[in-house]
Amino acid sequence: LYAYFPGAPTWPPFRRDLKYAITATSATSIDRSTLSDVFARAFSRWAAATNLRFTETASESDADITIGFHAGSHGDGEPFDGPLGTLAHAFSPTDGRFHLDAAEAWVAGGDVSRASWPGAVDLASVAVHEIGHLLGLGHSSVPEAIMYPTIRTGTRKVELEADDVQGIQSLY
Ligand code: TQI
Ligand code: CA
Ligand code: ZN
Ligand code: ZN
Repeated sequence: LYAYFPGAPTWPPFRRDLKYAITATSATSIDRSTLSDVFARAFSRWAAATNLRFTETASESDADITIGFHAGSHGDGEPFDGPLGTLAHAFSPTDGRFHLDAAEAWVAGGDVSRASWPGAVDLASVAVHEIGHLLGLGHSSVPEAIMYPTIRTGTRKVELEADDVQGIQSLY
């Protein structure tokens, strides 16, 4: 079953059109257009299940959600830990910060199961999971759910499960 954060915070009803900015990208070698594409597809999966809309903006000051790659300590008291361990984190509504560990061997756009490196992590799968957190979902006890707290490296999981859809539809 799906879960919420304590107090079940959500984006309020008058904020259904959320803007996101991909801001800190200097710490990753993934190109900008690939990042735009991966995050747009990840947001679209949640948009399809709700009345929420997501639009990329180039202006950080306009953005409700900011996405960036960071290495080690990066100013929020939750330092990243190098390859594997913590891959990414996102804060609950309406904080909007979504950080990815720049030290991961991210696979974007390719087939992670065929990556030549054992620590390969599928960016799209992590993005869909973290957006769930940004919108107010905690962890699910259903192993097939996007919001389940573990994923095997080298796998891809991007389709919302019935449990994820029920969770997000109970919030929005
Ligand atoms: N990052 C954890 C996560 O997003 C951070 C975290 C731990 C967390 N407990 C939390 C965030 C409670 C919100 C609420 O779950 S992670 C996966 C998964 C991580 C893990 O790097 O461990 C994914 C990030 F589910 F696959 F294991 C993305 Cl998809
Ligand atoms: Ca890490
Ligand atoms: Zn952070
Ligand atoms: Zn999580």
